[in-house]
Amino acid sequence: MSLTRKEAGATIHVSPWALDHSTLFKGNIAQFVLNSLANNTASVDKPIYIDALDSTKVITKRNIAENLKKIAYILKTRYGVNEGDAVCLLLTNSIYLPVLHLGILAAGGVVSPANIMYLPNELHHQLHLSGARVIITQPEFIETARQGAAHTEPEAVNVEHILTLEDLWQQATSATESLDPIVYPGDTNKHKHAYYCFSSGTSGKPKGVLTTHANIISNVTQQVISTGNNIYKPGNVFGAVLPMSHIYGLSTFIYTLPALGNTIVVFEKFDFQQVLEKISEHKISVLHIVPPMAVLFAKSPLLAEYPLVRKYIKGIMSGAAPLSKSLGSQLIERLDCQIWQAYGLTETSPINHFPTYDLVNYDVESVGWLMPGLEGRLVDENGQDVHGFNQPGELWLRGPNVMRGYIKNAEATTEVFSADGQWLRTGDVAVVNETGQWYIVDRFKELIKSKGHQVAPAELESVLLSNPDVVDAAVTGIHMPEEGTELPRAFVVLRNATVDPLEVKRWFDSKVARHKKLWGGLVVIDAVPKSTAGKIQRRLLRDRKEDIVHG
Ligand code: 4UW
Repeated sequence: MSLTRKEAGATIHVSPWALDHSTLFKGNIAQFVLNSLANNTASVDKPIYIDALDSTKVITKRNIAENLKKIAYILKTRYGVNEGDAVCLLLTNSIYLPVLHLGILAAGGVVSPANIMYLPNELHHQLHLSGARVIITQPEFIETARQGAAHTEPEAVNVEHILTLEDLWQQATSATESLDPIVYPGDTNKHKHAYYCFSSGTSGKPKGVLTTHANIISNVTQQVISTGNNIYKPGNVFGAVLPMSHIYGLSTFIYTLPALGNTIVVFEKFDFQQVLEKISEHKISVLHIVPPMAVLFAKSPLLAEYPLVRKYIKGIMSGAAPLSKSLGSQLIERLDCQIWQAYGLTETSPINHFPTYDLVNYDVESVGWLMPGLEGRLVDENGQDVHGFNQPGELWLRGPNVMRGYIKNAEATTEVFSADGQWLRTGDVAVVNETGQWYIVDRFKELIKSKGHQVAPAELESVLLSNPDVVDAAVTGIHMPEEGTELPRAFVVLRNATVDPLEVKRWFDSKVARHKKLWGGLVVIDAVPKSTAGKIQRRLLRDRKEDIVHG
């Protein structure tokens, strides 16, 4: 089967799987999940979510169906959540979170998940863009929520309710009334937003991604087709150690796995030893991870104390950043299980490549094959199409899971699409070989992936430049192969030689969320290298070897 065709002089790569667009569910994703749950053969009392630390706490198929409708009712009638209204979630993982998420969608609301590490000003940025009037959180983050809502830069926001999930859950479970998911007739779900996750795209500060119900229904369907009976089969037990506030955990644990009737053991956070302990208790067979977690599984001596882990774990899916061949091979050897990689972007709701097309010939360094209905194109730095196999180029994508654009940011939206508006420019450099397997080999865009989290250099630079002792600044990601991640490093020009670089670093680290701190250190330079157009030449910074690194 040929996986390429020509179109107006370009080589277009296609998926080996077919997608019949006419079969895509039209309507609300909450209804889609409900239908899928009802249609699979498992009993209504099958636990879909189990609390990893207390297995008496479960959410069954029936609980999801009943409670999401009650939550929708309470949100609409008591908190005024109507069609198109954003609701901000500042929450750690729990078995209740997915039901809440689906309840918001059933009411017609749009979910705006926030990173729990955010400081108030970072939360404010998200509240400002999403326009959320309701924040649902938990006791330890109430103060962050209050302060974020009270911020006035760049503008005041209009948050009317801050409540805890516990409070809402109590209200919902004691309610006698409920609300069926709002119906989006015809093709209208192509214009109705489901959630706003945040991404810096190819440059600049984090932007709200406009993901529609049609986008996410397409991507879940693409996953259902491509996983077939391979990985996501109900006999497996999945461990949710990734945060459901990031697109990877969100889409996997709130939509795809429950829609397929799978059981998910939910961890509030990733604690390696706790995960090792709980794998045998719950007989967890598949884990979704990011590469820094892979390093622990591959190298930590702790694993030897939990021999049952090797018995129960059958497969590990890695994504959100590159997993090297050597790390993948060490994992296979140490755990005696299958290791897969997939590739996704917040802008593509999120998965584009999946490894299940040919697991026998799948190469662990590859991200697999294009998802059903997706088309890819490779374009070089001069804007010329790349032809032939194993030739690098920026990956452009076209398909039903590609977002509509960024909230209130027409300029960034225009920039991230090709001039004809048809293709999303991923900012990633990829190659594809004769078998149709893809490899992500580099990144054109500015983004840093620090332990799986997005970090936007432009955002960190603007914080650095707000310090009067910093004359100029540039931030880039430094590869740390031993840790399986990149870490943000700042290059700064200081006002004069009396300024203490460590003091600047300490000051900076107090201004940003944990994952944005300068874990890669701070380097003092004479001038930030810039192109004639004034663009920071981050690659030159990344490749510097002889620097004195502070911190
Ligand atoms: N190899 C190399 C990879 C890879 C990668 C991502 O934060 P975002 O916007 O989105 C994500 C989503 C990841 C994801 C979602 C669902 C899923 O099942 C899955 O597979 C396991 C992964 O990370 O960051 C997007 C950027 O992250 C990099 C790449 O630069 C991309 O543009 N990235 N996956 N396997 N790089």
